Amino acid sequence: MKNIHEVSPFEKFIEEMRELMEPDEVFIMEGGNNEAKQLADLAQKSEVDGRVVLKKLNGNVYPNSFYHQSNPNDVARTEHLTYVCTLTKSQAGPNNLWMDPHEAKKKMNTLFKGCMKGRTMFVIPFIMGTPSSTMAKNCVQVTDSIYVALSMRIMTRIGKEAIKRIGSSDNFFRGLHSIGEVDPQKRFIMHFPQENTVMSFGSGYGGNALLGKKCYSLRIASYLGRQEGWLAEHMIIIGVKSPDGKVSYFLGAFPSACGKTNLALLEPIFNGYKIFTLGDDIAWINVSRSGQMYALNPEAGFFGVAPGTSSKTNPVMMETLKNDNFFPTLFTNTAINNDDNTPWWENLTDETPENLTDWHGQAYDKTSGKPAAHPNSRFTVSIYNCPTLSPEFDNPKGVPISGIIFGGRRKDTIPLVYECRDWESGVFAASTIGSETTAASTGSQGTLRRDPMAMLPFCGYNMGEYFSHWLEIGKKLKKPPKIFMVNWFRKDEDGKFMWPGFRENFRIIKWMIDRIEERAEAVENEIGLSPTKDGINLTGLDIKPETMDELLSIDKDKWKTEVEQIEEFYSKFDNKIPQELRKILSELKARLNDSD
Ligand code: SAT
Ligand code: MN
Repeated sequence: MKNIHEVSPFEKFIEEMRELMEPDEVFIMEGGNNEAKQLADLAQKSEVDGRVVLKKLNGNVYPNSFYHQSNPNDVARTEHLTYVCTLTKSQAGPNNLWMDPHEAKKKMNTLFKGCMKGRTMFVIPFIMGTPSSTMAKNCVQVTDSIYVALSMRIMTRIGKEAIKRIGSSDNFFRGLHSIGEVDPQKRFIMHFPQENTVMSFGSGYGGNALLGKKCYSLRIASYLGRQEGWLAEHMIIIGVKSPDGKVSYFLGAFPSACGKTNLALLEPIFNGYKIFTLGDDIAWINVSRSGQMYALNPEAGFFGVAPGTSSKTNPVMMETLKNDNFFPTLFTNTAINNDDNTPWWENLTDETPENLTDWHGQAYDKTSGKPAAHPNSRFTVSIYNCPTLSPEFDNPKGVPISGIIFGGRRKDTIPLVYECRDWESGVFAASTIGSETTAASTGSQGTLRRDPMAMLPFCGYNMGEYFSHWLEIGKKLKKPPKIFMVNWFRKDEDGKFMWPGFRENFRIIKWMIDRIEERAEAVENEIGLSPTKDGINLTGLDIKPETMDELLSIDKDKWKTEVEQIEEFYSKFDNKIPQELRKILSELKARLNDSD
């Protein structure tokens, strides 16, 4: 028996969890090759809910890759069961579901009590951020899911180094997770930002169960960032190298289904340019003493939507999935092509293969009209497999940011691109972004859902205060990054997309670089700064000048309606919208009325 003074906070946490959850065995993950193999072997022999946890896929096509099929009731994040449990309701804000922390803990402890009887508890010590960075954070998650344990190995930096970093400090994130009986009636994801803790029960799905992802690196981290003077954002990070050798780094935030991952791995269409990938989902952002913005990706992998990914839409991701390093690659809820034991999903190939097993594990009937892969089927793959990974990925300082891109899916109103006048106008514009829902996601097509900074489901505190925090960050910046708004999704009267999108989007990125480097002029208008007639290089693109004019124009009537809708949206935030943003909104309104 160790003397109580010799027990480290890490060991103490394990002991508490063992007492609460009563596992048969405890497996402390230390990282390394052998352990990865050991866990993958174990997963191929284990069953959850009558399903084998992992099945080996064709290693000649996708090396070191496995298939996982989840319970059909557990295929996506469950925002209606996700709570932020701050001391007061107003700290969580109208953007979060709230529960009193005492009540929430009581509820969760009842669920956790004895939940791992007959199971193994995996203890995952992990670091978010490159370990040598002052921004990196120490974390520990316990889980009874091998699938979650293996996924955490891919998505974060796990193992001995994390235990060493934690040392004798009590200051680490605690993640409590059990899949329970995978029962939607007993499923909760509870965040305790004031205690650096998340309790998650009843789901094995990515955003609910890989607690380093949305739960810690966005909800808890955004709360910490507010206190400590930095930002945790739902953003991609890319570097764009120009022919002169200079690399400009961008952040980008888009609501879901706007092609965020494709943009993070884009291949430029112009010779001499190259895009370096640093992240496709989360960015931690700080401001140096000299007033320069820096960002790093706290994760170490991609958890991407499979359907729609193909060598046409995202060849770099297809290569990433076929590369090998010692991390396994997981495919979850895709279909399986039985002819060669490879994963398959809608639009991976032009033709649907004949001999598919669907994501339910049934023989797929092509005539059913249903997809073979679940629309939210996923791949989990190490970022170190990515051929376009930036050499700066592990730079402890992060990368210096010169531009921030915000976008949404809007059939009209928002032009293809414009630049915001200054930081404050950019924060205003970002606070209003949104997407029209697609038929696939809701059944009701075209409803506009505002999603400020694409953070609505992920901001761990009152969103009105979050906007103030963005404005505060701006005050620390010597030369704020330029903020650009984009909309790749404008439609004409016949409902056809006006802009080709995908790789052609690089033309717009190039204009942004030209603006940053002060090589391009801009035209000032009611909403900001737009490209001049020849500002966007259209060489080799078959697009009519009238279409370009339309794509970049501002329809004042539509913008007047937009302003009314923003006023209504702002009214939902309990009078917490900063005065600066209200002022920008009323000035915009005045400009639109003046120019009649
Ligand atoms: O929320 S998840 O992390 O599971 C997926 C996503 O929406 O990015
Ligand atoms: Mn995301």
